[in-house]
Amino acid sequence: MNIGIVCYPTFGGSGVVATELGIALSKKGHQVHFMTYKRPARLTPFMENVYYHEVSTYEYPLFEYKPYETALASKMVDIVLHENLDILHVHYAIPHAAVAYMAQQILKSRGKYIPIVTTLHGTDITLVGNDPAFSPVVEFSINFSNGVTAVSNHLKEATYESFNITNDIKVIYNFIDFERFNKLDKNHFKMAIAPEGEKILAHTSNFRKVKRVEDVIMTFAKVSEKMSAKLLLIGDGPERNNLEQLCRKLGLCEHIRFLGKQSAVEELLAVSDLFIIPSENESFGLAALEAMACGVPVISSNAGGLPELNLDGQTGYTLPVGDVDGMAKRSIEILQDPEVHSKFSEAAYAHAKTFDIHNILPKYESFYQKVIEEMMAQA
Ligand code: GMT
Repeated sequence: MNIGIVCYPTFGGSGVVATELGIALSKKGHQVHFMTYKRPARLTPFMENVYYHEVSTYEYPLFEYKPYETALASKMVDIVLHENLDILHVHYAIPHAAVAYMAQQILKSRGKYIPIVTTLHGTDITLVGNDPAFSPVVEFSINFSNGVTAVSNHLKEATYESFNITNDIKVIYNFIDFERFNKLDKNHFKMAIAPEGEKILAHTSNFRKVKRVEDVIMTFAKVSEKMSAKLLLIGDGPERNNLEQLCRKLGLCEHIRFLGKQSAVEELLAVSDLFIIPSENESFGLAALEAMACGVPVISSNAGGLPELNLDGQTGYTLPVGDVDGMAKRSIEILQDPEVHSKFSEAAYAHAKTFDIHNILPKYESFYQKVIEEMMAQA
């Protein structure tokens, strides 16, 4: 197939999923065309069957805001026609699904029928999507996509609750590439981070409020009262300053490392003993899946789709949002007994295996095929 992928090129989950999906499809022989404003973080300069089309916006004194949507729609039209694409897969409803609809209408007027698949990732529905500033457009573009997928059952249900949806939504979970994420032997690394054999707790996110990173720190503070431990905070974002202040206030700076954005996050996860993700809302939790693939048990909130990934009492524990005491108690339970830890670690790894990219990729391929056939039947 000739597949167009539109996504945000950032470190965020939706961009990562879109990029990894495109790369995996290209390895199976599909031609994949990425369209976005910057080369996606995980897309290396040359890959067979992968093409990158940068969307450039136009500087003009009249424009206070650059008309990215118009430039993206024009790019979609151009690439669909000249690369003879079979399908457009847009990740994140805002603005990609609406822009794709516009491109589809332009292409139709030129005699080219192209189906659109929209993947909902979470905040496009739960945080920003249902704001009145966007909701009519989000609802319309979900209903007029030829195929819609959501990354968890919870997100699917939340979409039906938040909008008047007349389209079917298929759940296709996030996936993981075990060639990259696995139990790497990084003992020398572990020695550098925790020279006294301290337990290593980790958290990865974009440090937005919704991630509740302060709960990670408070949980860590309580764990530290019972055992020697280190905390790795991977990523960066708007809450970073507040979090640094909190570490200072608690006198824990010596034990908490802010590592910033990391491209080889798998190497840090490989030496971690526990992953904490206490989000207020989380449609799936790709960061937790990455940890589980490295055999790291997870302490999470029970928000959103997290319980579909983190099986309570098996791969870790899920607790109510904000229940720092509970999170600390469960963390200590897992960390203090090597046998318990290894039971959770094995279960986390085994459950992560069900999200192996080799299991999930065919679901996207057959979904594309179905959507293409339906469109051909209508055209
Ligand atoms: O988690 C983020 O802040 C990034 C966000 C995004 O939209 O890029 O991630 C969302 O999509 C990921 C991939 O499908 C999911 O694994 C994350 O759970 C989801 N984030 C939220 O729902 C907060």
